[in-house]
Amino acid sequence: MYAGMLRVRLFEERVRELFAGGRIPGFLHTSVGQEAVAVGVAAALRPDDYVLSTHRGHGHLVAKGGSLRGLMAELYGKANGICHGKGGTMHIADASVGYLGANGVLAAGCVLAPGVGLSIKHRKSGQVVVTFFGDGAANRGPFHEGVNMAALWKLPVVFVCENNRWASTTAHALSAAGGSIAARAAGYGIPGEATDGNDVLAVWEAVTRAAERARRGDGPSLVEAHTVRWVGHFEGDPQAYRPRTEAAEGRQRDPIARLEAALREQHRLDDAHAARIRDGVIAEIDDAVAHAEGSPLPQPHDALTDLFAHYPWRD
Ligand SMILES: Cc1ncc(C[n+]2csc(CCOP(=O)(O)OP(=O)(O)O)c2C)c(N)n1
Repeated sequence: MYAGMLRVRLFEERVRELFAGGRIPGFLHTSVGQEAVAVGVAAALRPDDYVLSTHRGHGHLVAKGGSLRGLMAELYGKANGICHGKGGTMHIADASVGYLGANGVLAAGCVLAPGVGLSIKHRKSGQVVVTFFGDGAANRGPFHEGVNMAALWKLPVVFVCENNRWASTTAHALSAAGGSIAARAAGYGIPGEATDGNDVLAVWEAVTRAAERARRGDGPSLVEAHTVRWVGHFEGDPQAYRPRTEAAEGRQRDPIARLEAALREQHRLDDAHAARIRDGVIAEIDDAVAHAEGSPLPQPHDALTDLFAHYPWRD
């Protein structure tokens, strides 16, 4: 989990630098500060479980085991990217690791998840699907539709709200009736649990409970992970809407430093071991950047491929 969070953090920080330097095109939302949610969730899942993500989804994919090379090349818009450079940051997908896609439409995953859950139920595969969404997304209709249907049909879905206190420039405190997202679960007769999203073990425990319940056939759960986004909503966000102290406060609750301190106290990590992990992660990221830089751009005719799914039964 320590190495996993470091991979997400250092990957995102590198992506921010590359974006600022003009190497990565487009528009970017990163998850710096929120690593414990992505990694705690992924640690509670089996490799064949599914994840549906958001506009802030790089960390979810890295934690689920996605290739850094494939992701970096995708962010560069290169032909070797996981979506051949056609998706980019908000439409990354990698079915080989169960990552069914980032999504630019808030709360869209909440209504896709019951569909995935229904497929799992029909196939009796014992898998689970997690859908991530933000506190802002929890105020949209699809959240309620999705939770309702998953609860009604006892589908193996875990709804994970990453509550980072802000929906873009809108404060959670000013936009969410009732305050608690976890408490909304009661309205649908399912368990709802609020957890410390800066504590990777707490997230892992909450999602493990929810995933076990889903695998038993008892239906969905809702986990609300309280976290802090250290960076702007998007890269370049002047953040005039929030006090500067908030990110500093988040840094004091740094999920990586917190786990590192616990591991050192238990004599499971020393300077040499920590340096080895960090150097390994940096080398992996350097390799991903070199791969992306050296990859070709898609060609004009590529615009006409991958438009339709391949249905074997139609051949
Ligand atoms: C349906 C829809 N409405 C509005 C937007 C514009 N938008 C993009 S991100 C965002 C805020 C999202 O906040 P939250 O769900 O809390 O996630 P966070 O950005 O904090 O991770 C908004 C309003 C959108 N992408 N989709």
